[in-house]
Parts: sequence; structure tokens; C-alpha cells
Amino acid sequence: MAKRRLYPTSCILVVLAFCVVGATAVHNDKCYRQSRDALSHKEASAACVFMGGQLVDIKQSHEQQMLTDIIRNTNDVSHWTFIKSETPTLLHIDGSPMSLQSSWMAEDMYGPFDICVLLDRDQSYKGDFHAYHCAGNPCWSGGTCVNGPTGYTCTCPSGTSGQNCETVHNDKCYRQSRDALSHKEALAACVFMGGQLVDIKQSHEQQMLTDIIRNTNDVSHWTFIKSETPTLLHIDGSPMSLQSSWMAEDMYGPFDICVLLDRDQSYKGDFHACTEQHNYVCESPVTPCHPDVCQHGGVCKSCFSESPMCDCPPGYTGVFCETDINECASNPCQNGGTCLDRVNSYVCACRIGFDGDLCENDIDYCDPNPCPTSWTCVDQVVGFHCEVPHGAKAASTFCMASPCGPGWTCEDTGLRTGYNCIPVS
Ligand SMILES: [Ca+2]
Repeated sequence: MAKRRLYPTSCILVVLAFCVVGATAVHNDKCYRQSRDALSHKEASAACVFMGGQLVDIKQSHEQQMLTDIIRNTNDVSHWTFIKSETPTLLHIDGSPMSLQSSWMAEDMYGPFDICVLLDRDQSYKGDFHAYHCAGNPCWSGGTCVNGPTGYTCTCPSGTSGQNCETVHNDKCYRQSRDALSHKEALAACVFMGGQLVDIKQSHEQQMLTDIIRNTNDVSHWTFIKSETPTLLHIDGSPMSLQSSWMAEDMYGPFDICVLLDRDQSYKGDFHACTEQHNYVCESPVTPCHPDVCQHGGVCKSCFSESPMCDCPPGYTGVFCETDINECASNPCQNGGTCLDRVNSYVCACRIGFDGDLCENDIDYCDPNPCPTSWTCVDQVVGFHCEVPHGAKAASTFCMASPCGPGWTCEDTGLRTGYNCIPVS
């Protein structure tokens, strides 16, 4: 039985999602905020809790109508609601259930097949089921999400890969943000997705990130380091008594400075006020999956407490490596050959008269000349013709002597011409 996610009953702030810019409504003693950004359902749930509310849980039609009116008057796009369905039952081809653990029971997990309820713009904002993935664009680093029957695929910018356009480097997983936030918000955002703001320790790590950033959005990114409050002096040289807030884990003072991989400094670290809004990179360790859902020997990895990433062996693709790539799709066999799909390869079955890996060779049956001495051989598409030499004794029944040999059919072609040899198919 599905268990719905519970939130503290003291919450009266109910929000649609994250990062508010106005668009706040009060209706029947509840306060609603519309998000500025598109997130996955999981991220949206976390974002609402982060700001002291919860993802909107629509219980009555007038509430839905009120929200629909607001959305239509603002950005007019689909919005997540609270409800998340159970993992749908997937069946093997023989009808037996596929043993994928439903992750709905766990408070903070979403399974690869979970679907969520969207106030769907394309359905006049009636609730509709959507894979939680693409509707919130789970693709980081500027990747593009494409929904498929068993999940989604991210088309990732160069330098990034993985299910969500993460970059895996030395057993760490990196994600580039979609948005610019203050250093404090960036720190919190990384923790929310199960990681931390990137803490660059080595130059090869910095170089790797610089390369990725240059290939994607090419803007400055926050790193983990936050400096102490700098000493400020009055005009007479005496120190200004500002309390340093660096010691407290979750506080930022008004004069704190943070370290930015600064685009204008060729991505060398540079000091900036922590309150500036910049993009950021989150990191997390790469961990094995539980359960391992990858098929056909795919290696299952997970990062940011997210759904599994399968590294598929050659010849397989799909979120779970469930699809045997059809290597025949490009019709590689020539001259009417039949393509037989294999794992990471194919075999061409050639029409008679052709050979070669791609059936690209038109067989020359006259090389070497199989005809009697002094006869002329004429290569045919299938088989060959032996032509009687000029001045030879007239005859029309050359095949009586079985000149083609076993495995061949002989065909007399008439007086003074000769015979055809055709391979038995
Ligand atoms: Ca194949």
C-alpha cells in the first residue's frame, strides 16, 4: 500500500515550487507561491519544504480553479502537485512481474518508473500523470530531456555524460547548476540533492571543471570556499567592529566573501561577495545502486541519491541497458543482402553471386577460368557462361558431359554457343 509523504502539520504555507518572484496568493487562509524554475518532482518537494511549506496538495476543485487562474495569468506552464503515484507494475513478456523495488515507501527516494501528477497546461490544467523526470527537466549542465517509454534520456553537452548530464571524474560525480544563486543558497541546493558544493582540492579537478564549464554555459561558478570577514578600517585607520559570522555553520555575514571560478579570470579562483548570484557546481561520491536495475551486464552507479545510472556494455542502450541496439538499422548490407542483428555487431547473409562482409563483392566466376581450355568464360550475375571457341565442332548438348561439376546446374545455350553453369542455391 502506498504511503503518502507527510509534512509537519504546522505548515500553513503551501507552495507550488521553488524560488519565488512575487506571484504569491492567499486563499482560504493558505498562502501559495508559484515557482520561477522547473524542477523534478523530487526537487520541487524539497524546495517547498526548504522554504517552510510543502508542495501544493489540491483537495478541492475551487482550489484547483484558483491556481489555474493564477497560472494562466502568469507564466502559463504546467506545475507539479503533491501526488506521486505508486511505481507502476511492469511485466516481463511472460506476464510475470518485474522485481523492481517500489521506492514510494521511502521518504526520500523516487524509483525510475515513478509517475507524478501535473497540472497539465496541455490538458487545461486538469491533473495528468507524468514521468517525474522530463517534466521537471532532470538534465543538468544544459542537457535536453527526452521522455521514453521506460524513463527519459538526456542529450548532454560535450564533456558531460551520465543519466543526468553529470560528469564522473575520479569516482566523483559533478553537476552544473541551471540557475544562479547566492553562495548560501547554492550550498543548500547541493545538500538538498544529496551532495555538496564543489570543493576543489587539485589542479586537475579545476581544469576538468573549467573545460566542462567552457563547453556548456561558460559563466562563473561558486566553489565551496568562504573566507573570513575581511578587516574593514575606519578612515582614521581604526578597525571597524563587525562580528565575524564565518564561525557559524549556517550564517553568512554581510561582508563575507566567497570563492568563484571566475569566467573573467580564465576560471581561476577569485573573491566575490557571497551575496552575489552565480551558477554553481555540486559534487557527490559515486556509489553502487540498490537495487541493481541494470540489465545485460550494465554497471549500476548512483550519485546525488538519485535514480540509477547504467553504464551499458557495447551493443546495449536504454536507461537500464534493456535495448539491444539494432546494428542493422542503417541497412549496411549491399546488393540485396539480408542483415542479421547480433550483440554489438551484425552479419550479412549475401544473395547468391555476392560475397564480402557487406556483400559488396560481385563474385567473378571466371577468375580463374573454369571453362575448358581455349573456351571463353563470361561472368554472369549468378554463375557463368562458357562459350565455344570459333571453329570448334558443332554441338548443342555440352551438358551431357556434366562440365559444371557437383553443386552446379548446367544449361545448354544452343548450337555453337556453349552452356551456362548456375550454382545450386
Ligand atoms: Ca544488436
